[in-house]
Amino acid sequence: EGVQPQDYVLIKMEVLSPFPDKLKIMEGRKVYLAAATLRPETMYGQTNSWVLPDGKYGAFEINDTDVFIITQRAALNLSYQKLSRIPEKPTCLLELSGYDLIGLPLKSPLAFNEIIYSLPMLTIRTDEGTGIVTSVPSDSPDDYMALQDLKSKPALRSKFGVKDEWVLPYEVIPVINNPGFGDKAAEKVCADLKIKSQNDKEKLAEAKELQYAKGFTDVVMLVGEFKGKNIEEANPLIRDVLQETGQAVMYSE
Ligand code: A2H
Repeated sequence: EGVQPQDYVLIKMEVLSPFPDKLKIMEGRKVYLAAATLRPETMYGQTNSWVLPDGKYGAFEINDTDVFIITQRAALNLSYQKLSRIPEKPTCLLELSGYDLIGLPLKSPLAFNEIIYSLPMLTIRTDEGTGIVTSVPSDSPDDYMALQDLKSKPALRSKFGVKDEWVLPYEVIPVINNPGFGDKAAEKVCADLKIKSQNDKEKLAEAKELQYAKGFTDVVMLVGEFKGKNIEEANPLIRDVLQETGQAVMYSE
């Protein structure tokens, strides 16, 4: 954990009904996978959500209407930030594993893809954020490599019960132009560094540094309400829109 507080935007990715058997007792409620991101301006390019297969999650009542699927640890933190039906006391409707979440169809804010699926990522940390991550393979090297792994390895898909149609139709969507790396910066930087998989941690760290080595001011939105603005300006504007429209909440840790 860092010393600086981290301010995350929690993206409310709605679980579409009909719910699978495991989630049936929540049918009729508004249930969301709540993904922690620092990059709300990239949400147009979401292709899927990530969960840790062996991770422990729960479905927690956030207020009278909304239920968030997140880690217990995140639910406790949220309960001290006015994000629990009962203040300072998380109420868990259902305990879940990451496996239970794989394949859930989701509707996520701003995403050009109308439906995206929850898929396994093996490098998610359960001691950070909510344990749920949204995937933007155009701009995140981690997301790009994890999606590539699933696309290129049928054995990996079958190991986790991932259907082809949850993965194969989803292409990288350009959202941002980075003068050094083009419209699909994560793909470019992963290719340049010859990164082999989502587990190549050192090279992925290098990729993330390289991508923004020249700063953010010439890195520009290609789509959406703030098209043409650089991402430093667009980031808080999009964060505010998402919050004001009830599609996201702020969470700090
Ligand atoms: B970011 P920091 Cl497009 N485990 O969102 C692993 N990764 C996690 C996580 C967890 N428990 N919780 C959040 N994250 C990811 C978008 C994005 C992100 C883009 C580009 C870069 C990027 C779409 N994924 O992050 O360690 C989330 O992915 C680069 C690091 O708290 C979140 O923002 O600084 C970011 O890591 C938070 O990382």
